[in-house]
Amino acid sequence: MSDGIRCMWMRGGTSKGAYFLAGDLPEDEAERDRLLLEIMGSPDPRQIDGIGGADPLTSKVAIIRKSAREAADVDYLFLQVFVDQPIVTGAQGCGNILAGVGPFAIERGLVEARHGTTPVRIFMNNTGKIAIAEIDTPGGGVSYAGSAVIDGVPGAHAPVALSFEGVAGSSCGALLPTGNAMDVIDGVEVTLIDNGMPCVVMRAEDMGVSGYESREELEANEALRARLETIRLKAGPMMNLGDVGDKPVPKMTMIAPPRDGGAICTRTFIPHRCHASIGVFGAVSVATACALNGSPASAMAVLPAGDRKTVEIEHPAGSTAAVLTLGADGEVVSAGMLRTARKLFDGTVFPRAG
Ligand code: NQM
Repeated sequence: MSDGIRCMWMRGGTSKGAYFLAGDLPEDEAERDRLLLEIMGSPDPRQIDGIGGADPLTSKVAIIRKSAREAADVDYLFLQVFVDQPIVTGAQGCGNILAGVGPFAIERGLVEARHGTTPVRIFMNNTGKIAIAEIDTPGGGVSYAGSAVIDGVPGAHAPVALSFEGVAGSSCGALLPTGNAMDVIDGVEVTLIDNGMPCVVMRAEDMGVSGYESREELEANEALRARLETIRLKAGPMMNLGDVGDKPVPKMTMIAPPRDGGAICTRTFIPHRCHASIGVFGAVSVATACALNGSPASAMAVLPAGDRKTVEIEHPAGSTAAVLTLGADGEVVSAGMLRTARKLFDGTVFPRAG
């Protein structure tokens, strides 16, 4: 390994991560994970001896290979590398890092670019579902420049339109793993939901906060964090996720009435740090909870009419629009979201030896 490993460091949506071709990493999972910990510099709160950004949102890995499946161009495995614990886990997917997969696949020659826009069909190993990403390829090559803006990222960039179908229950086995739009845990009314990401959705006021606090303020609230974790550990088995002590799911989203013209306001713990904005599948799952009769979110949300709804999820950095398409019975059948992505560097990463 002294020669280093080929790696592209990319921003995907509001996250950053290391993107690898599967063939450039060891096949053995334990060996691979040891190596990824060294590459990111974990465990260490500062990740000082690695390339990780000392934040769960910048300590992420994408492993990509050409797909053998008829329905997909590439397979994408997402791994979360914990910052301060020696844990590498595929127990969740990541829709933000997903935004970089299409450009990476084209740049590495796994997908041939068209002139204009290139659709990339991505099999997500973590959930067994397929996402379609539309990549800007003017002149037959990836362009990162453009006029799309997403809250939480400065400047404008080329759009990456993501769409998903049938992601409900991809980790929990059902959209509502308990069969209920509302359960009660420790006296708090919650919706346990998985439309691409297992989430516990509850009113901020029931947790003793307004839901409009900053990320820093919420992270400094030790009593809140302890209460969220107690609820999370109880929610895990109810959501068919088993013991979630070492897992980054479910995500814990506290909701409040919208105050900037959106559908709902959110603050999400992922699960031990507060998200600077909100995840992609996290936002889709919360938007779905808003469209669900009988959930605390539906009573609070301000939703547009119609079968195709743009649901603006407010978060600490602005808002994120999840576009939901509803079926005849009001169920969410597909979802889409606009992201951007950017290649930050492409080169060789040198893990600490041993
Ligand atoms: O929900 C953070 C992120 C995510 C996940 C997290 C994500 C998603 O913003 O699809 O994107 O919830 O751990 O990268």
